[in-house]
Amino acid sequence: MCGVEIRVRGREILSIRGDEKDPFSRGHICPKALGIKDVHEDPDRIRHPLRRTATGWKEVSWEEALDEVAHRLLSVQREHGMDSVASYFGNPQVHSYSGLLGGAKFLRTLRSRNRYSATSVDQLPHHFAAYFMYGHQLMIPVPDLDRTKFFLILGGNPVVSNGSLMTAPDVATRLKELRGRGGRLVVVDPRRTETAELADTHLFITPGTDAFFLLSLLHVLFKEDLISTGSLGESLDGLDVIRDLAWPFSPEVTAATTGVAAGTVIQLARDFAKSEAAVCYGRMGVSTQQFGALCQWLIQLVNLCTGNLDRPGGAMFTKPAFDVLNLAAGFGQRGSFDKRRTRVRGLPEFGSEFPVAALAEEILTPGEGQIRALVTAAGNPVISTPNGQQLERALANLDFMVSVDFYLNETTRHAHVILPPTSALERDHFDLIFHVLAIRNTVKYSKPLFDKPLGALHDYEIFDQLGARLESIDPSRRPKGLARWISRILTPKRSVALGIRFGGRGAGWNPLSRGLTLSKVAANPHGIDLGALDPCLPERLLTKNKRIDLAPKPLVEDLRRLAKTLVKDDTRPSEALRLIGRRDLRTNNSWLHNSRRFVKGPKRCTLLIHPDDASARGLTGGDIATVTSRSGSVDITVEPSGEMMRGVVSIPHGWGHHRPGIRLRVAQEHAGVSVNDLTDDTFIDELCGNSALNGVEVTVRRAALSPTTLDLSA
Ligand SMILES: Nc1nc2c(c(=O)[nH]1)N[C@H]1C(S)=C(S)[C@@H](COP(=O)(O)OP(=O)(O)OC[C@H]3O[C@@H](n4cnc5c(=O)[nH]c(N)nc54)[C@H](O)[C@@H]3O)O[C@H]1N2
Ligand SMILES: Nc1nc2c(c(=O)[nH]1)N[C@H]1C(S)=C(S)[C@@H](COP(=O)(O)OP(=O)(O)OC[C@H]3O[C@@H](n4cnc5c(=O)[nH]c(N)nc54)[C@H](O)[C@@H]3O)O[C@H]1N2
Ligand SMILES: [Mo]
Repeated sequence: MCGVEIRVRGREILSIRGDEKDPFSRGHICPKALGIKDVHEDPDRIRHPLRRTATGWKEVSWEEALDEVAHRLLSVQREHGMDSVASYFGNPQVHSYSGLLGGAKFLRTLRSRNRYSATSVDQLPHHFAAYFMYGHQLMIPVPDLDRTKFFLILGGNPVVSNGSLMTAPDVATRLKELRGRGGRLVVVDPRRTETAELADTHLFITPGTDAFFLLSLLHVLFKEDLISTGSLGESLDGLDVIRDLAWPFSPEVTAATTGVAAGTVIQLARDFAKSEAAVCYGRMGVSTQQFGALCQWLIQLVNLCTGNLDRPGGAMFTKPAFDVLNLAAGFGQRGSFDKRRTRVRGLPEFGSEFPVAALAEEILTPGEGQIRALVTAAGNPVISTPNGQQLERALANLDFMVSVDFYLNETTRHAHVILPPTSALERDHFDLIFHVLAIRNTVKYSKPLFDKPLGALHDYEIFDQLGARLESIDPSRRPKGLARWISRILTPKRSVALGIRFGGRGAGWNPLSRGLTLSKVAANPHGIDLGALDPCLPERLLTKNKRIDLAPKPLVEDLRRLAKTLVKDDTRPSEALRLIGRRDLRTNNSWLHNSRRFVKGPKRCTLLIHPDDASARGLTGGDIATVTSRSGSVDITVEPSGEMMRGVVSIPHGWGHHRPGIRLRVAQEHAGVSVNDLTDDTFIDELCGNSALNGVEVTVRRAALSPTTLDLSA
């Protein structure tokens, strides 16, 4: 979403800079912007379809590759049923509107209900809370960062991540501005992060215990009569229920569990409630943990109970030019929960997807309904999902696998066919999803910088061509009548044009209207600022009764599971450490490590550990430690740091490029280890099925010195 200014000569990229004229990003970019050039020019990037043969990968024509994929997928489905072909869609899919729309259409043609995505190793709990409280899985409130006076962040590190489910270019400056106008920043995190460094207050918290902390905040709000629901009060149901639920969880009761002193929680609740505009926000650290859905629900309650939902400076909703929510709701699509369950472990569906933590076992467990083939697109689940080694074993077991991706990486190396799409610079761009989650209403459309090379296909064209083949071999998959006509003429770009025209800010059919159209948006290549977020409730609610249920049943019931993990004062601290993740500025999940500028300098795939925990194990900086969990173990360089809470260790994700058979020459030299060889596919948020990537129990000891266990990468 940050504007970039790219200077070119012919097809050569001369420079990439922040676009000063972009009203939203104001010239800011992060290192990922330079990654665009590196990926585009990367000699390892796949540019032609690849087919795996007994003697290695062979380039084949698009015709041959697409024909083979369609036939193999269909024959598996004919023999074993529609659901025997599964799909996994990764994160970059959401960053390409045409890939997203094309992929969705392809999945309808594929007709398998075995759908998985990176959502369930990420933001699923946000969708869960939004669905049950506001009536749509995408109706996620965004912190009104530029106007708030009190920003309480749990488990997010926006200074590094740039803000997530809070699109906010140049977060660091915006946070400094917050403090400059007398506002307060409080960060709750088991690590003193880059964001915590900018805060007034940083509180360490024991991983996975944030729900207790949030309940205690609510307890204090009720106890001290600090509840004020503002004008929304009339639209809320269940406030009394929340009072009763929070009552047992006084700060004194939860302190031993969370590690946050009772007095601190009490003062925080008072300050938050008394601030003229405050917002509580939580991200990966409180989503990808055992109680992610509870956390996201309780965060909503803290904002609602202090009158901070839907008011300037609080948590607000966007009104994007392309209103994906209203459009989807118009078609009856609000989200869904537990319509069906996975075969092996009985994990619930959400939004027509199953939790990816179940993918490996669904492939490995024989019997009726077993997954036999897989389509991956823009994902690297071997590195990004829990218990990656088990998933690797599973992928090797498939009858057929196809990957839509331009790298031969840890996941795609298991495919039989790899279909490489164009690069980001060869396609146009419109942010379908991230405008919905931005701290201001903005809109921008970017034309492709380069024409795509002759014969190359965009993601959506690959999906279209595959879909067309499936339909022509099996005509029963063809949409009928009007639907067929619509699906033929509705290209991704036309969908955006229609979405903008009828999107609430659009011109509609009126040629004299001053409203938006795609051509007007495109005529402003730096983007258009549509203003700060406006209050919009209760009108914009997508619940059937236009009210907010503060106490949805599945969430209320899940408190029982939480209560069982309450620690009593006399419990001895366990020997085990709790593992959490981290991100840094020069990575983007698993896929920018093949660029020199992203891997040079001191090694970043290290084990951060509190100096006391290190010395208790006879470890000092630079030593190699063996970290072991239920799933596996890795050997990794030790980096003692006072940034860490005692009892907690941190390993970043996205590394582990030592696997054989990948074609990422630079990344291989800087392999690191994959933290997801330690995370556990059975350690999940049992309510919504999201993976608990944070809070995993591990032991750490000095590595037995053998050359094979040494991580020699730079
Ligand atoms: N440079 C860079 N930017 C990125 C990405 C990247 O890989 N690199 N990835 C992008 C993606 S896909 C996403 S989803 C976003 C994520 O954006 P963020 O969520 O802002 O980023 P994280 O660094 O994952 O922050 C999670 C924080 O939670 C803390 N934490 C861990 N466990 C707990 C816990 O139990 N409780 C609490 N309170 N905190 C905990 C961690 O210490 C960490 O600081 O970033 C995006 N931006
Ligand atoms: N332990 C731990 N695990 C995590 C996280 C964590 O914090 N800790 N973070 C989680 C989060 S937030 C996320 S979002 C996931 C990400 O999980 P994934 O999406 O599975 O993994 P990525 O590393 O983002 O891989 C993206 C893939 O898409 C390809 N790609 C890039 N651009 C395009 C494109 O335009 N088209 C196509 N077809 N392919 C493209 C890349 O080559 C790469 O193979 O990881 C999750 N895993
Ligand atoms: Mo993510």
